[in-house]
Amino acid sequence: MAVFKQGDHVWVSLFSNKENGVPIGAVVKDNTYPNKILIQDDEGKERWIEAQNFKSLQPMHPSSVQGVEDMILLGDLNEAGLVHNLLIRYQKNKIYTYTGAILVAVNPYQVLPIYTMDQIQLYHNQRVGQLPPHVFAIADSCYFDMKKNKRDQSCIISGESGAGKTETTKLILQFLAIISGQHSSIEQQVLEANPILEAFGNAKTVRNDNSSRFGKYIEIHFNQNGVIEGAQIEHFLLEKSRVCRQAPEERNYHIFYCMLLGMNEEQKKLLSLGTVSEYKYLTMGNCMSCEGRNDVKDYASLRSAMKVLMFSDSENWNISKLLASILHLGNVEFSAAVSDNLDCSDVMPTSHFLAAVKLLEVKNMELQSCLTNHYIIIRGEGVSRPLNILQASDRRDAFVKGIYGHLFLWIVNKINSAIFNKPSQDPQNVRRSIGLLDIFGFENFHTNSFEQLCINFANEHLQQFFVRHVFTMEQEEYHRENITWNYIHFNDNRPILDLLALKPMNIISLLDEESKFPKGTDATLLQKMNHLHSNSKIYVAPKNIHDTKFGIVHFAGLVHYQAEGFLEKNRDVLSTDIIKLIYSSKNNFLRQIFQLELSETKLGRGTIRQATFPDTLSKNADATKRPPTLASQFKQSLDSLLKILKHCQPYFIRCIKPNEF
Ligand code: AOV
Ligand code: MG
Repeated sequence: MAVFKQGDHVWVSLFSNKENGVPIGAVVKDNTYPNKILIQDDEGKERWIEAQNFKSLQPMHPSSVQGVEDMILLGDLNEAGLVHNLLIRYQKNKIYTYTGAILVAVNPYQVLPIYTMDQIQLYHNQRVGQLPPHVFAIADSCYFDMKKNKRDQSCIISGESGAGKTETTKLILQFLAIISGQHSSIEQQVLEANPILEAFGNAKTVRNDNSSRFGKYIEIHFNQNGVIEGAQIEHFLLEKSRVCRQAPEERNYHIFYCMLLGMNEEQKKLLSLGTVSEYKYLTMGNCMSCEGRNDVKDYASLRSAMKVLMFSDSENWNISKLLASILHLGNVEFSAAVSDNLDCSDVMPTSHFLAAVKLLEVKNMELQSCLTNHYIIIRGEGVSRPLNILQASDRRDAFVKGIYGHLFLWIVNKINSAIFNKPSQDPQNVRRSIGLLDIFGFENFHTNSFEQLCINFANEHLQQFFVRHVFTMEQEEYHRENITWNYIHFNDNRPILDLLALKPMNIISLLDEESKFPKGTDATLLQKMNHLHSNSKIYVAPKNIHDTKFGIVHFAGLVHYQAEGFLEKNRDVLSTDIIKLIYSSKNNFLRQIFQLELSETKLGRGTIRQATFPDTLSKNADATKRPPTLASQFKQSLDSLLKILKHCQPYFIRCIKPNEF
């Protein structure tokens, strides 16, 4: 006779997923037979358990039956208990749960009525735990601690792509703006920075319709009285390749679709613009609209946000001109030619090419020449080498990525110039800050490239920061204070970071070395990685000599990376020809966005490309002094971010993306 009664809650390990071996929760439905019982599991499935399998049933602790607001109170404190607790709360639309000081947020994928003004007032000035778990409780606690402890705070928001990091960041910002504001324009400006950044830096991917394709750290500055006095946004590594290429079912940056749908006909005519379907750069993923997004409305919001952030009409127009020139350049085609036995290419004289010439305000012949020729210096002499069709298209795409990348930088800078206020020199009025970190989440696509390696590398860093803080430092403290406890073993991802960036001969240093080496190719990089890391459990070598994919076993799973294109993306240099063209342009704004780098670099901000200036053009070609590669800059900006985070009191928010069912 089975020992369980009808209505009893149990754990069943019999059907647990083989991969993770986590038991599933269930309730007993029928115990009237001696040799079998009927259960209904958490997924709603009914199953008979035969007598020989009764041992796979374990009674569930009452805390798991009811669910708890803070998971440290669970009687069954194991993975099954945690997952089950999140599930039963999620079914009741309770998306927030604490695990001690950490907030877990499960993406509801629906608008819940829990972010109203009343809720904001409710959570303000309450201690964490007095009310049901909420992101507002964390935000309030952060604010309270900043004032009480006179210490800078940070919220580290992590989770895979689509888990809800960016939405969480916006909710915290809104909360802080309302509770601390004096209803001055600065809070409004800080909030309105988001629609601008998202228009230019977010796009639809297969994981998320509004995926951040850059990382950001927003630091909100408060005066002595806790009033917002400004903010500053640091950004990390925009995915530039998306401007020229999108995977199936994905889109380019929102701004292009918004502009084409939202702009009036007269303006479009001035920019020679048509409809979305006419542009190669917008149709590659075969996905032009995005369900649930309204590009027309978003364009209107963007325009009003830009006003709030002091973008002038002429600046707006200049931005539109560059965006339009990008779309026209994408439609520029090349025809093959042969000259002196060399494969050459010619620009086809289409209306798109002429529109690009007009908008970029460059000379027709000069644009043609720099797209189809490569100028190099051999033994002190400049020579021009023709490019074939493929090389010419690559050259065009590199130019476009350069424009978009610099435009994005300029926009972030423009926003910062509106929201940043210099700290006061008054020692009585020390500024405090709350930093919100919202980066791109862990990614594993069908094809993963250099960008995914950088993104996942950043996520490894955050995971390390998290485990160090939660497990290592905590236990070190117990040790120092002579508290007896059972050492908690945890999955430390430090060895993955070692392989990627910390130990000698790490993947990023190999990539950099190969990128600086003129003869280095993606294949030689792969050879070196195989040679040095084949024995590592974290590195998965390509299957055979024709395979160009290597794998990394990340904390969040194995990802295969396509090595092709790594070196070029990492080198990220614009050819001398293009730079000369830009400097010859009559379009002041185009010249301005490329020049901006100088002042940025002087500020010593990690994320910015070193400038290449006309006076260094001749030296540039022999490559004695190369600008830092993208990977090394990214690594450096992450390092400086971690330095900032280390001196803050951190709060952790883990966003979870529920599965499709
Ligand atoms: P992410 O920032 O973590 O992904 P988002 O914050 O963009 O993810 O969330 C993805 C989508 O989930 C949003 O567009 C919303 O539709 C929905 N969502 C998330 N949180 C909430 C919430 N609290 N309430 C309602 N809907 C929500 V990525 O940027 O891809 O890593 O690079
Ligand atoms: Mg995001």
